Amino acid sequence: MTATSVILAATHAGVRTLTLNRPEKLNAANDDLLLTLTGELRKAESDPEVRVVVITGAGRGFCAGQDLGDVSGRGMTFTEHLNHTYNPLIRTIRGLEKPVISAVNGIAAGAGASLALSGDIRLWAQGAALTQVFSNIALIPDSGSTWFLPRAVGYQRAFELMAFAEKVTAEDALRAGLCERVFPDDSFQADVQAYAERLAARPAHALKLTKQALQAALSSTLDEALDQEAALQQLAGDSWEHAEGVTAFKEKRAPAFRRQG
Ligand code: T3D
Repeated sequence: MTATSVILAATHAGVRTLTLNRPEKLNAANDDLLLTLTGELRKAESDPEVRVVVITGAGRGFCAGQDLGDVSGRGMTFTEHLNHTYNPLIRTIRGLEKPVISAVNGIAAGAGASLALSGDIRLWAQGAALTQVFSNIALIPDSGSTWFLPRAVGYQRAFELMAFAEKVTAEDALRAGLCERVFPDDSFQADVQAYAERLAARPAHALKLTKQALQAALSSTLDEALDQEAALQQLAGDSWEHAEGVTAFKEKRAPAFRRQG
């Protein structure tokens, strides 16, 4: 395991786990944490050993959003700060050519809620919760929350959650489509690792193209999506992964998608 003071990083079985490590503040984000996390994601992108990235939190919190003790005297406007820290982080997660799992182990508040929502897959512990806490301090939701949340719950419910900073429990999050799986608190990290290893065994090149196609489709017409699928399917169809998948099907065995580079 490599460690900085704010992000712990470890790779096991193709899964790179990045752990936000300021547990005494529920992993509230200072600039060091945000810039280091973005740097670690970029390193994971270029590391051939890494097939899946997991972002999680140390201690009882996932991330309590901006460290409110770290705001005054930072010499940047809010706009400059978002463009310097949070926005590159969220763009890096969404643009990464590998799946990113948000493993939400505890409370996710403010920009921490945005981080929880930004993963390609969101796994929650039973005791986790999300709150759009921004309005408690008279700010607006940022770091992508205005984009992520209404796409899952609709405009009016998103507005209500944002206006009252209401806590969303794991059970409600699953029902609302804010997470894909909920695991017991006691076995959460082991369950996340097992899930991530299953994902790491899937065809990496095809998943990269799938992520690209899905994201393009979110802001395209059906015609544009059909054209995009046709173009990307050629890249998938020309790959060794596709050949291996078809061969494995004919030989009635499981495909070995991790055999070659
Ligand atoms: O560029 C920009 O700056 C704009 C970007 C803004 C993005 C944002 O994220 S704005 C929203 C910032 N976050 C918050 O306002 C959340 C504040 N925290 C809370 O509301 C609560 O702590 C929670 C609901 C997250 C959890 O409540 P609870 O009761 O489980 O824990 P707690 O006792 O409040 O917190 C535990 C400790 O963490 C406590 O420290 P202490 O008293 O034990 O020494 C608390 O002060 C600390 N902590 C929690 N959140 C933050 C924090 N310290 C600094 N900043 C925080 N955000």
